[in-house]
Amino acid sequence: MAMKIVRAQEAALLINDNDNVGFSGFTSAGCPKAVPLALAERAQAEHAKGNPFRIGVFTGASTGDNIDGALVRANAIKFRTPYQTNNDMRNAINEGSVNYFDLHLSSLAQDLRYGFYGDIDVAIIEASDVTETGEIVPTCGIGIALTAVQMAKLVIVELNEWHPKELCGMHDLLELQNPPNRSEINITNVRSRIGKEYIQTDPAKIVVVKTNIPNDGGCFAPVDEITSKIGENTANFLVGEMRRGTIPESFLPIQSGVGNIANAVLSAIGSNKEIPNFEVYTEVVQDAIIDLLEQGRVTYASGGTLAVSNPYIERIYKNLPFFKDKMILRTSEISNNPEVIRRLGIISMNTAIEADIFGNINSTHIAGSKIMNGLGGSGDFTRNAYISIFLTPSTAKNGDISAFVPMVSHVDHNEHSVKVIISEYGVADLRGKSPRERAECIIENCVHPDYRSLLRKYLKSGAKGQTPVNLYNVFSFHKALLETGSMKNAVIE
Ligand code: 0RQ
Repeated sequence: MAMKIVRAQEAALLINDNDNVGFSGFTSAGCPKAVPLALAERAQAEHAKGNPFRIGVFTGASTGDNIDGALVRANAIKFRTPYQTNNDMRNAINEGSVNYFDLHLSSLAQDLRYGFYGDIDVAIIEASDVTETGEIVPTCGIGIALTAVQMAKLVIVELNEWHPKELCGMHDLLELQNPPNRSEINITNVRSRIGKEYIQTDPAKIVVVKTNIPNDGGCFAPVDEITSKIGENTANFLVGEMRRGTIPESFLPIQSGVGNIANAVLSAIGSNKEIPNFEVYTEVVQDAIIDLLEQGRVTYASGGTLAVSNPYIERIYKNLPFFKDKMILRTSEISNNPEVIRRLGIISMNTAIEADIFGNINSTHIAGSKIMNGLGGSGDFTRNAYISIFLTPSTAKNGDISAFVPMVSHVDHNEHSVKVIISEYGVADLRGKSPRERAECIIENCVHPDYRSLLRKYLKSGAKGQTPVNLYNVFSFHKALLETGSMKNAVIE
């Protein structure tokens, strides 16, 4: 190929201190692997010489350890958005050494184009193919790759031969116009295709690094008693909605969050005989969706990333024509787009860290101050879903933490957007209920028995008004946890 081919270390030398760098990928899927590692080494070498070297990191969502882990350990990150799940990154953010900005995933590409966060100097993109005319075929996760490539002065393509060139055709890539010139997004069903199969850019901007590196997709935990009960409760709730005609008999597309609970819930819905075959319009395509596609239970999946474990990605690549026929991968701007989510009538299912008895949800913070992962796509879907569902085990940490508290220590989704909450104990349907009714419903149906009387006492002690809050005791559960190690010792006065 006549295009400039360099080693990862040479590519890393093309990036400067203070640059803003946009990476492809969404979860570890689709993320470049060799250049970020070389960049971390470069940063360490610069620091050893006394030179500053820290970059701004923009991604679709979380990344592999080669980006968030290696770069943060090399003290090479000055700014990070929109989502992360890496232990070292989490610690750096919570210690204050990385400035992190938590953002709805659908917003980042447009916010970048609007110029809210400055320029993108370099885009680093994992590709399964690249042509002399500047056509880049991404791998199994896209995120902000399209916008990063368009904005960047330099595009480093990691051409990873571990991914088959035949992936071309699975992607649907369209960048939206900026207001006031934006038209409607012409997605009228899960299968709609509106864009190109590749990213087109000026080939003069591209340098190529050839690699052959496997994905680092880990496996999911086996379904346990609690996650399987949450799954069963969710499937039964959806069946009940179909029976009473609030969900059409043909069903509606499903979005499910990331992690073990989401994976277990999808399996439960898939194995419920009363739910017809269904489609998925989501951001993260996990292992369970692949099983359901193979079984014919999921008839089509639109996602932003194949965040599957390695045995699953190998299965997909072995049977690529089958999956290309049943799956589309989109940018995060489209997979999570509020306009599309509302039009298609998505049923959203995401996991909460804690909920309060009035229906506000904390998805991101432990004890109000320490970030866990981030908002991710949960807000994009929750605010615009046909029915927004939050799932959570009723307790954490051997029962010393109740997932249901008088007031959440951080608010990500508020009472106006959250329609249903489900724990292993049951379903709280919050639709059409006043705050007091919501509280009674959540305590009755979702709260662990150990915490029901405490929360009833709190509710009774609430001030007279639309929302019976007791301002003196709103954080009594959190205070008891901090002081005694268990929320069970909360004192309600
Ligand atoms: O800690 O691992 O030390 O045991 O939090 O909790 O129950 O294993 O659940 O892995 O699904 O994560 C909300 C973080 C849940 C995730 C969150 C502790 C608990 C455990 C993890 P341990 P679980 P999950 C699509 C949508 C936001 C983004 C989102 C998330 C650990 O789902 O990041 O929804 N969501 N995106 O013990 C203290 C509490 C706790 C608690 C749980 N109240 N206090 N610790 N834990 N509740 C995806 C994308 O956008 C890409």
